[in-house]
Amino acid sequence: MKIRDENRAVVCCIGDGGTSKGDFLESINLAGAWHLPVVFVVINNQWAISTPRSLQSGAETIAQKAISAGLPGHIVDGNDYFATIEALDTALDRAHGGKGATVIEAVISRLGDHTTADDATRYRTAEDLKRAWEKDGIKRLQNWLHDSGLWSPDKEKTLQADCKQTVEKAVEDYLATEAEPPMAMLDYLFETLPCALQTQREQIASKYRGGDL
Ligand SMILES: Cc1ncc(C[n+]2csc(CCOP(=O)(O)OP(=O)(O)O)c2C)c(N)n1
Ligand SMILES: [Mg+2]
Repeated sequence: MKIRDENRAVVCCIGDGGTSKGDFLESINLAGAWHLPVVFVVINNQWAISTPRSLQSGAETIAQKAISAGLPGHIVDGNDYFATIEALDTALDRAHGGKGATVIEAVISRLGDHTTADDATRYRTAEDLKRAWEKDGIKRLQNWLHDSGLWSPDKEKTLQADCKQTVEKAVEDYLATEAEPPMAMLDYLFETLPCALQTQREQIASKYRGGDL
């Protein structure tokens, strides 16, 4: 975008776990060196799967990693919608104004397991999870909207029903979609398949007799 002289910016979201990887440090370094229009939003939910924040890094904050790249780093309460939007707006203005990248560390507490393959009860106390839900930023915003008369439980109910219908329709459409043949896994990788993959594709095709995979 910068090379094309486009007035655009990139918002890149990453977990706290991801910031322990070299890719993150290399990316913020390059963004600093080249004054790239990027906003790195780190969702610090205190866990990288089962590794607690305290074991992930010796840095006191994740935001301070920005200093090493010559970037501003800000910590916000990620459960505070308005504080988060303000931090994001400021960083986007900076990016659009050609002043370069920003790292925002949005501090929250994870509300569930890492994935459906994870079972956080093995390493996290029920009390910790309960406290996280009490601070849930969506609930907090909802309470504020209700208190200020901008939203209501009835409107919420209608919205939830609409969303449910949209999701169910998408699932139905997905389930009604005919499965791709196994050769398709090689069909969208290259403009022209390399010989080795071409051979594999032929082998797969010769064994494939249609129907379910
Ligand atoms: C390049 C790479 N290295 C390691 C992994 C393994 N891995 C998957 S998720 C994860 C931790 C992610 O932490 P975070 O983003 O904080 O996720 P959360 O537990 O909050 O959902 C790791 C190390 C991976 N998927 N990719
Ligand atoms: Mg995390």
